[in-house]
Amino acid sequence: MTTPVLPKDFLWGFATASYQIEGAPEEDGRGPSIWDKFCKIPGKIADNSSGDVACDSYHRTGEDIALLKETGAQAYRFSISWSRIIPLGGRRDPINQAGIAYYAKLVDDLLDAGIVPLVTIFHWDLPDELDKRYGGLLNKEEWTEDYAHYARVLFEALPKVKYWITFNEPWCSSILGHSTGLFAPGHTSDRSKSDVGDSSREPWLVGHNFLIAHGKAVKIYREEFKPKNGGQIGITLNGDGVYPWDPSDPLDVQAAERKLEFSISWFADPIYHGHYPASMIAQLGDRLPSFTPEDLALVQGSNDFYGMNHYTANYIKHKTTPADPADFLGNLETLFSSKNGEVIGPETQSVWLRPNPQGFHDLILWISNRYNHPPIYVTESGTSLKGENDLPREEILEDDFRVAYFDGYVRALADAVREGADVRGYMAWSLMDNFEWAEGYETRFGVTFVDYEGGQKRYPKKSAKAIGPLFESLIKKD
Ligand code: GCO
Repeated sequence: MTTPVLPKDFLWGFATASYQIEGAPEEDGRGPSIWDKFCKIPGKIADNSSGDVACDSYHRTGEDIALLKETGAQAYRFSISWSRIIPLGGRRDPINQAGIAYYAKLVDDLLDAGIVPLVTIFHWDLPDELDKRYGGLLNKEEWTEDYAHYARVLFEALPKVKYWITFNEPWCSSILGHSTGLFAPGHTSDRSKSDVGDSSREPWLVGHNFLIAHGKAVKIYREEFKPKNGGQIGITLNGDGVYPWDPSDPLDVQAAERKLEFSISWFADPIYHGHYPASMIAQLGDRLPSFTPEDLALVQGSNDFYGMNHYTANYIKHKTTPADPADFLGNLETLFSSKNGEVIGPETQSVWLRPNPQGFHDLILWISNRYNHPPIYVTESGTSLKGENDLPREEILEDDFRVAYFDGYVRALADAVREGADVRGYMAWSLMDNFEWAEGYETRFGVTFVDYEGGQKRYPKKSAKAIGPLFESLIKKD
């Protein structure tokens, strides 16, 4: 028998992101984003696809809300397309009322359905004009001001939203967008493939700018909107669970800690402690920008809650060679197998993802301890399934592997709460199959099957029906 341990007002639901589901890139005045442009570069997306149609959610929000209702979800995390709100992106550019009306209706319809909206202000789809105009995320003065203006427009337009997420996974935009080139805008730290300045500095500049932009938006929210609307604001960070490859080797133990610092503490240490982690300063030296007193005043203390995206775990092995300037992991190797040949988790369709619920449990406690027990909302967690896309629809709908993933991860979360972590919500990724960035449509993460060839028709999988009862059994009744 499970003892209910999650607080009565625990929020559970599902997450999506604008570019991954909406489609309709040219409708009602939307401008192009860096992802629209990136998808057109041959070879960038596995199946040469794009988010041009995706799940067609721009025209099917009613269907999406019906899906949410069917699952019993209490919350829905979605992101707003900056290019629908301010098509050219900048603070002196025109605001698009049709874009605002679209999201205002979505918020109203969710609330009418009894579903709490959690809104991500930025999930990677920067208006392309800002990239062309001044180098996008690399331009501290211009971009952080434009972002702050865009955030203010949203706070003003959507007063009923009580949960705001400034950024989704700045690590991805910084590293995958400005070091490996896997994501838009596709800059790489390999100078032979990039002509953008000293590109081994780019990811750290971008990361720094994210922190400043986050701090600016939080200041605006706290000073101008929170007093009248209530509500909370935080940033969502991604990080994998870690296990030392050889637990008896102190260097592997330190490397595992360093991996967390290079992914999570890069952003969370400045926010909660007011400085970058010592391990990053030691490796990166002056590649890591320093905080001016004004920057720090914006950044330190700027989270009402910690948004946690989490999927997988790795074994971590230290390296003895000096770190390459372009190395972004902390001079270590990530592996799926341990010294004893133990595998961290079963294969999925995503090369980087091996389910390991214990890693989730341990990481929640690590975050809690390092950041003085902040309220945590898990803003994403989920899995793909090896070969799912090749199965007939009837078999896809019987996604027992995904059911087991959520069962393991949600129970691991409940254990962490039992041990003192203040976790207040869990958003499963994702409400439906969608455009999986560089992997296109070949990888499915949804609890709902989307028939891309059959007019984007939606079919709930077994996992869509399993999550509600699971939370029912774990949430306290009084
Ligand atoms: C993220 C990603 C999602 C992905 C998911 C699965 O925030 O990590 O934003 O958009 O689709 O993580 O890879």
